[in-house]
Amino acid sequence: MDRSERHLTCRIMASSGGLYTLRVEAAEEGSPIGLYETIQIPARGVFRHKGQTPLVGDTAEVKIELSDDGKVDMERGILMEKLLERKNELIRPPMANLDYMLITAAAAKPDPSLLAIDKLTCACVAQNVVPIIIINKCELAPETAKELIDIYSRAGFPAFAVSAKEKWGETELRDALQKILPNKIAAFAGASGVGKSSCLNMLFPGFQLGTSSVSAKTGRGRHTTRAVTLLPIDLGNSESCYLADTPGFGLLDFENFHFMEEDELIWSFPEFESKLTKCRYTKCTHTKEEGCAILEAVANGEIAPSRQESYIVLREELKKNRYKK
Ligand SMILES: Nc1nc2c(ncn2[C@@H]2O[C@H](COP(=O)(O)OP(=O)(O)OP(=O)(O)O)[C@@H](O)[C@H]2O)c(=O)[nH]1
Ligand SMILES: [Mg+2]
Ligand SMILES: [Zn+2]
Repeated sequence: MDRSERHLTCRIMASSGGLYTLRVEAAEEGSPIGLYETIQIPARGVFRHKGQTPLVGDTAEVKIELSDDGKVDMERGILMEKLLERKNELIRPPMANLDYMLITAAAAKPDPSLLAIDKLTCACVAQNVVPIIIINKCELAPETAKELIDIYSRAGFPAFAVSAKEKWGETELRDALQKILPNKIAAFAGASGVGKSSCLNMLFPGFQLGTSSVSAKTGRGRHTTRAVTLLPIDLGNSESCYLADTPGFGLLDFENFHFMEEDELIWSFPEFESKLTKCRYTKCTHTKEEGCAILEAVANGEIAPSRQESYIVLREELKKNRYKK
């Protein structure tokens, strides 16, 4: 073996300003850069010919070239050679290998959009990401918060009401996350200004991420977080995980990005599943048919009306999708 090289396996933690931030997860003996150290390397076009774009959450094989005196040139001597296989990749937030998405909405300021939440839960389910619903700013509109928690618990998703401002629900959410997050990757996601960074600061105060107020004029957030950043989190009991803060975004666009095929949509609504065999017609579209078990479940209060309404909207958007098979 050429002893002027050493190899690392690294997690991509962030990408901005033409630099990737990498965290070492495994280092070959004799490597001048050790386990859990963080390095920044220029984002050269190494993968461009393969059509691959490294994403935050990816693991990469990295080569370090040592000069004769055993030193490493931080500018040119560290190369990302290969990305390891991804278990999934998301368009928004742009990430790979996500296990959990902490879908965050505010009870008010900005007003919650059920369609936006439902689009995210569907995109998650289709990519094998477990959605967890967090309703923040509960002190502003406790009744709305209760309704949202009810809708999403009935849909089968873990749902938490919190207030990062008043520290409501902090212990309950942290305890739940401590159980499920060891060795996993999770990301906060949702509109600008809902309090993703504030919730992260509440739960894991070591990072002090920047936050800023929602505009009084438009009622919208100010896009304070500018890039996806993975943070290494110490969960105690020598367990750890990665948690990402991400920039706010609006409605996912099911017409112009290929999230799933139209006939896969139904499987992204977990609470519909047990009903499907009970519809009168085998080709039931669950939109208006007589004897549709899903519409009956909506009528008798088992399934939230908003979920079925979102299903109809998403179905229409997927029909118009430009990339469908
Ligand atoms: N009233 C109230 N305000 C909150 C709460 N949590 C956060 N805020 C405020 O909401 C504003 C936006 O919070 P951020 O944490 O910056 O929101 P974000 O989701 O990270 O926004 P982006 O980074 O722009 O996507 C800040 O002024 C926070 O202080 C809460 O529980 N109640
Ligand atoms: Mg933020
Ligand atoms: Zn039906």
